[in-house]
Amino acid sequence: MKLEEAVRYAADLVFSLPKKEKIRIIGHVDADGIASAAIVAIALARAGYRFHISIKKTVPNLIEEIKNEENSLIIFVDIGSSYLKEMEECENNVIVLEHHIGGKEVPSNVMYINARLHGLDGGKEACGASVAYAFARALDENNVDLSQLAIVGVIGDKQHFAGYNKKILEDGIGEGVIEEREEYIFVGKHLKEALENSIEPYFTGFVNSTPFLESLSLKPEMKFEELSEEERKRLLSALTIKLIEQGVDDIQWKKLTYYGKSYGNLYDIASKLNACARLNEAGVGISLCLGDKKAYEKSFLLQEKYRDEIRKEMRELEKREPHEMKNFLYFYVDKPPLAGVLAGLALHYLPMFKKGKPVVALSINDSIDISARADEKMVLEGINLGEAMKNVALKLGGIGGGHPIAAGAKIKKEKEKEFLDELDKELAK
Ligand SMILES: [Mn+2]
Repeated sequence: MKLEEAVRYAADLVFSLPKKEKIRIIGHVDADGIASAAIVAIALARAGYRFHISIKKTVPNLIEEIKNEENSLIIFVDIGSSYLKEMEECENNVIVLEHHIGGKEVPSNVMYINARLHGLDGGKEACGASVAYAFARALDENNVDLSQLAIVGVIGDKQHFAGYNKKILEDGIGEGVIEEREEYIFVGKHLKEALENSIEPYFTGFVNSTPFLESLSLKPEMKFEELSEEERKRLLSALTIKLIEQGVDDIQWKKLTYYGKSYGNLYDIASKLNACARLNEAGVGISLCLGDKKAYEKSFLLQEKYRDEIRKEMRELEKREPHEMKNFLYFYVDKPPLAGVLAGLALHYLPMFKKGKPVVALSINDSIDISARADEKMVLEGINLGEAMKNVALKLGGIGGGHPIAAGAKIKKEKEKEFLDELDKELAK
């Protein structure tokens, strides 16, 4: 059965409820999860239903928290695959709209719709927001405008515009609600700000970029689009050389970008939702998706705050050598939510982390949170961080897992040394 058919059964279940009924929505705390929950909420509201959204972390007692609420229907979106069994304890009907790998046994009160069960690669071709969009279209064909939020989810989960995601993009472009533009990554910014604030790419040593710009005879306060063609070339070739010196090998100054009629730059919305999720302000992200102007301003501030935190940590990381094991590099970070993104950025942009080894970030609090990142070349050579983290964490009584290129683990505080040694062994295999 195709995904589009499966979601029709979910729509029928909704339509079996009287109008004005309140439907519970549970989403996952990341950009895709927020976009997904908003798509479901908007579609339900348009169909005449009320809704109540909560955005949740994947904690062990998730179902405990909601099973005693009085709900006529609960819709889990971008979350739920790992709680199917426990959902039996919910007294009413449950719909799960998912793309993560999940359990096999589905209780009789649960309608489990997972992109992976309908011939799609849930890691690349359909995310939570894609499945939510399919569901929204099943509720009403006219919900094509929600393709904008679906694409935000696709971007947030770093998926491809392939499979069902490609269809969504075509829907949006065909309907005139999404527009494709190829533009320079610095568009809209003053040169000084563009270079100092840039995270992808990250430029080392640009706490103050004025001397660099002046050495190129460029005025720091000029906007990128005000440059003549010759000036633009001068700037971009100097920056290319700088990144090559940093050891970066994939350098792109132009990017294919998608703009939504109601939301503007969809990459920017995904970045805002991500910041909201990371800073525990998912509610602001939901309001942003629902079109609240004030939420847009708030999310802008959260985005700035999040980016400031990342840059601050990166400026520190630039200064010191990482610790080195035989098969990986590691460093410590105070803020667990930043560990993954910092490990990734360090691996790509910091010369001292360019040793052809995966980068691991450890965050020590009551327990130790670990994030690890590799690059595509390492994965091709056989590195699988997801497997390694899972095996090592299990051995030490913790939990771990993820993808070959990006993975995480959580272990007890006193197991640090053991973890480092075991991971070194595991990655030598
Ligand atoms: Mn997702």
